[in-house]
Amino acid sequence: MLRVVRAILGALILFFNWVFTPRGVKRAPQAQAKIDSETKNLALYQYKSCPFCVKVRRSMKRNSLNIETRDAKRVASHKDELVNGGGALKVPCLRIEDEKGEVSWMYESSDIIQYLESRFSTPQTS
Ligand SMILES: N[C@@H](CCC(=O)N[C@@H](CS)C(=O)NCC(=O)O)C(=O)O
Repeated sequence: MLRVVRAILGALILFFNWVFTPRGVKRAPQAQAKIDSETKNLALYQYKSCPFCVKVRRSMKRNSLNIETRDAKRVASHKDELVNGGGALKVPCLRIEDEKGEVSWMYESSDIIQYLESRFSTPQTS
């Protein structure tokens, strides 16, 4: 029963997310290319219909951040990476690799959004 309720809620979350998809910020091609090269070192471990993950993905979309998403529910290797690397099976979790190749893991949707916005947000000009 709980599974059915969860499935319905998940479908509703995905539906409303699809209907109200935010518009991505438009950057000059060079500026976007620079951000794309920086976000190559990030990956978001997530579940498709988790509301906290949807919140982070919407922030990524709003800020036009092309960050790889890794499904930790359906893909066993991603689940293992998350548990072994981050220390807990909890999503969303952002894997951050710095320029020296050192990896850190950030849990909590609000912290992830704050991190992404402070690092990459571009003020809208129009
Ligand atoms: N406060 C956390 C809540 C995250 C959370 O509760 N995530 C759930 C999925 S919606 C989770 O990972 N549960 C553990 C599991 O499903 O194994 C946040 O804002 O990121």
